[in-house]
Parts: sequence; C-alpha cells; structure tokens
Amino acid sequence: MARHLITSAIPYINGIKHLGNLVGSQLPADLYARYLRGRGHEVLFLCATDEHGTPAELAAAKAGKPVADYCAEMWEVQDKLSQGFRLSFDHFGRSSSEQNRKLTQHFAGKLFEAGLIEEVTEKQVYSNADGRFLPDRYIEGTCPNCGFESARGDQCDNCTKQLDPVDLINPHSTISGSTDLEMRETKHLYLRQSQMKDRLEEWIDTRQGWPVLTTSIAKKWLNDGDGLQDRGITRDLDWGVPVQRGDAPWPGMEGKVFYVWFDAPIEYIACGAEWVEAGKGDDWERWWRTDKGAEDVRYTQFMGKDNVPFHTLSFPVTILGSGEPWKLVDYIKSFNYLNYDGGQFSTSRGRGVFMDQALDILPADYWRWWLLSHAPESSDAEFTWENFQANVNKDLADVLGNFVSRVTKFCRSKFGEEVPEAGSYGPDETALIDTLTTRIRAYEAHMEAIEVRKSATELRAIWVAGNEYLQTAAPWSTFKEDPDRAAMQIRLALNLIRLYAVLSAPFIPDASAAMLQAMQTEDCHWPDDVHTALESLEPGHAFTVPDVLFAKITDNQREEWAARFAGTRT
Ligand code: B3M
Ligand code: ZN
Repeated sequence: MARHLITSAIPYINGIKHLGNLVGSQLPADLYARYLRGRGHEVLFLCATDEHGTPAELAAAKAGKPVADYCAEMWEVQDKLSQGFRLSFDHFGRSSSEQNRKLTQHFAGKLFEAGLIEEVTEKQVYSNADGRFLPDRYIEGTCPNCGFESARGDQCDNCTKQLDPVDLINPHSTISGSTDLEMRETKHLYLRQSQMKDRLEEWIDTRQGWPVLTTSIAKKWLNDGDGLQDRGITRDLDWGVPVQRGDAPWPGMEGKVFYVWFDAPIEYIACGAEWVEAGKGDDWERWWRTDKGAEDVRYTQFMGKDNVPFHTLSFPVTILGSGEPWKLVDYIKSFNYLNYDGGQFSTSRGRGVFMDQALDILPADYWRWWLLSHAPESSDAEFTWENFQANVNKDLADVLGNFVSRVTKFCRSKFGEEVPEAGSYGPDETALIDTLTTRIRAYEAHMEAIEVRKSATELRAIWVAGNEYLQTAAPWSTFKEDPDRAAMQIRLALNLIRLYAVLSAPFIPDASAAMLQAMQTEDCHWPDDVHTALESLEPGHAFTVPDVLFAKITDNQREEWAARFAGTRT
C-alpha cells in the first residue's frame, strides 16, 4: 500500500466548465484516484475553485454582484456539478480561503528573504475618477492599427494586435467610462525566476518518465528565446490575496494583491489545510511536508497543456525558492484539447456542451465513458454527436449492459434469483480465465501509467471477452441437454458481473454501484486472482435483475441534441 496525493488543475470560478475542461484535468484525475483507492492505496485527492483575478471581478460585475458573493455562489454551482459527475474529491476547496491567504503570504515572505523577489517601479495607467490603477483589461480605446473602438489595453479583439494601454486612442476606464487617466509610478513585485533556471533544469532532468507533452513544454519555456523570464506577481485589484510578507505589511504595496497565478497553485497545499478544517482529515502536513511524513507520498498533477508552464516552472520556483521542505510534484499528466464538432469548445462564446447541460440530458456515466475513452492524450480529440451515440450504444448498451441483462434474466427464468450450484468448469472456462488474467494485468499496467485511452480499450476488451464467452457457451441451448453445465456457466457469468463492477468503477461508478447492488454484494476486492474472484458469489447467493443499465441513444435524440448545441450559449 502506497500513499498518493492527487490534484487536478483548479477551475476558474467565472462560469460553468465545458466538457473539454472536464476531460483535461478533473475527470482523468478522478479516474486515477478511484483506481488507486480500488487497489487499496491511501489517496488524498484535492481540487478547488480558482477565484481571484480580473476574470472573477469582471464576471461578478456582469452578474451585478459583489465579487465575494458571486464566488461563493459559483463555488456552490461547481461543487454540485462535480458531485453530479461523481468527481470523488476528498475536498473541493476555494483559493479565496483563509488558509490560502496565509500560505500565499507566507511563501512570498520566504521568497523575499531568499532574495527571489524584486521590487520594480514602473509606470501604469491610473484613473482619477475610479481612484485606482487600472489593469490592462480595464482600459479600452480605439485600436491604432485597425480603428476598432473597443480594443482592450492588452489586445485588440478585432485585429488581434498586442497592445500597450498607451497605444490606445481615446483610452477610457471600463469601470466608470472616465477618460481622466494618467500615467503614474507604482511599485510591483517580480519573482526572479531567472535565478532559479539551473535548479529547475536539474529538477526537471531528474523527473523520470514524464510524458513528452509535459517535458517538451517545460523545456521550451526554460530555454527558448531569452530563457526563463522574471515574472510580475502583483496586481492592482481589490479582489485577491493582499500583498504581505508573512504577517507583516509590505511597505509600498498597500492596496495591491498577488497575481492569480501566484496564489492558485498554492491552493493545492492550502486545500489540504481546508480539508482538515472541514473535519475530513486530521493531518495535512503528512501529505505536503517532506519533514513530516510526505517523503514517501507520490504526488501526481493533472492539467491541460496550457497550464504546464505554470506547474513545471513557476510553482516549482515558489516551492524550491522557499527553502522549506514542501512536497514537489512527482508526475505531471497533461492533456491536449478536446474539440467540439468541427471547432473549439469556447467558454467565452458559449460553444459546445457545458457540464450542467450534459447532466441535464444524460447521466454522468455516459459522459465519463465517452470522454475518458477519447481523452486527448497523444493529440487533440474531437467530440461529435455521431461518435458519441455510436460508442455509447455499442460499448455501454450492447456490450456491458446487454451482458448483465441477459445473464440475470436467463438465470431468473431457469434457476430463480439465486446463484445456481451445479456443474464444474471445462476448457472454455479455463480459457476465459486465462484471457481475463492477461487483460486485467494489462489494464492495471495502463492505469498505473495513467494511459487513459489504453485503459479504456482494455476494459472494453474485458467486457467483450465475457460476451464472447456467453455467446459460445450459450447456456440457453446448453440448458436443454445439460442443465448442470448451464448452471455452472451462469454461476460464472453472475460472478463476472461483480468482477466487471469492480474493474469498471473508476470509469462508470454509478453503473458499477448498480451492478454490485443487483448482485447484492459489497465485495469490492480487486481481482488479483481471477479464479478466486469468480467464486465471490457462492451458490445460493441471492441477486436481483437490475433495471436497464444503459439506454441506447436514439437517432432522434442525437439529432435534437446536435441541433440544440449547434449555436452558442446565451
Ligand atoms: N484556473 C486555469 C484553468 O482552469 C487555471 C488553473 C489553475 S491550476 C493552479 O485552465
Ligand atoms: Zn485592431
């Protein structure tokens, strides 16, 4: 038994996530967590909402709510959706927590003492009417390049030119509309990442077997162009972690907060403290401090590829630079993008299927199975309704669901609702056990390597093996000449249902629970030995015929959904 710490990239608070977000971090993290728990390991699986920064402020303003209220409400919404998708976080925290504020300020203090934070004076747009410095996104004006009237301080959305606020013609504040703006000197903190380049490189080089996607992105940012850049870690916003050095004020930094990407990864750690505060655990440091027991913890992070630089460079700079014994990540599993029906999923344009909409039309297991079995690992993947319908109908309804239904109904009609006793295995059964043993060992190897698609393919093959056995054994014909043999075949098949429930739980937890319930067993033991595992339900053990596990998606439904989700969400 080992100890596994697992974190998923923490989703932004501003709005409901789409299925592309889900499959790029939270869902595969859940798959891995469930698998490891199923194997008897000790797991701490943490996630949270990422609540700071301009996007949260802007979304709250748009909703006409104070930002703290907006975040609290959206946390509830995201928490409920996480539960709906059966994401088995040990705790779903919030980056705006008291624990994260303290820890972020603590790290800043340590980094400052280590000489890794520099104070830089620069000129920035100040709005007299608003009484504050304006971040780039809060300034709009006419684009000097194309004449577009609502170009932002950092970029023109019309011609995509990167801008500086000073480039804009007739700039004004998007808060008040005021044009009474001036350039003022202000101080900001920079994290001196460049100082840490060698240590980071050394650390990355010692990470054995990281996915190519992860290391190539890390190396690119480490070595491309001018190398690792120092990075501004403060912002002129009201909403965020106030800039302090530990408990002490930071002279000249009054009214400023840390940049959202500085405090967000620290929330992974703070979330452990929140987990304890919530009464769900009693010691978070044994997961996070190598001087307090975390040296034998294996820490795995899950994220989309766009988040990799922050996790391979910036966050490790924070941890290593603090000089304190915090746990560093052991393995980073990153994902490409999932596209939607010939284009991209887009939160800002409301394109694609969002988590709430998905659960409105189908239960979680349908989505979990399709998304995980098509996880964008080696390249981008694409969701189409045709493919979704075809795969769900075939794998879940025709293969798995049909097996369960045929076996339980046949047994009920010929032997009653209990496991029949007669008969003993022949060559077909020995061959099946051999096949299953090979496949289950392969499934374990893929799961341990977090090869999500390969794991799904193997699991599907395990289901197919049972179906093929049933087809060849044909207990419905055997029953006529040799009822004892049919009894043996069906006893094995009923036990296979339990075995499938255990193996499939990481992918489709609800169906798995329904199968165990129908088999009236709580035996979730992993099948280390297939022969033994197929003897779990003994002769005479009662079961029930479950409701249909997976209903097929009809052509009408597919067409209706394709049309409903063709446009953009309002
Ligand atoms: N919230 C971006 C994202 O959801 C960001 C991740 C933070 S992980 C510390 O893609
Ligand atoms: Zn422009």
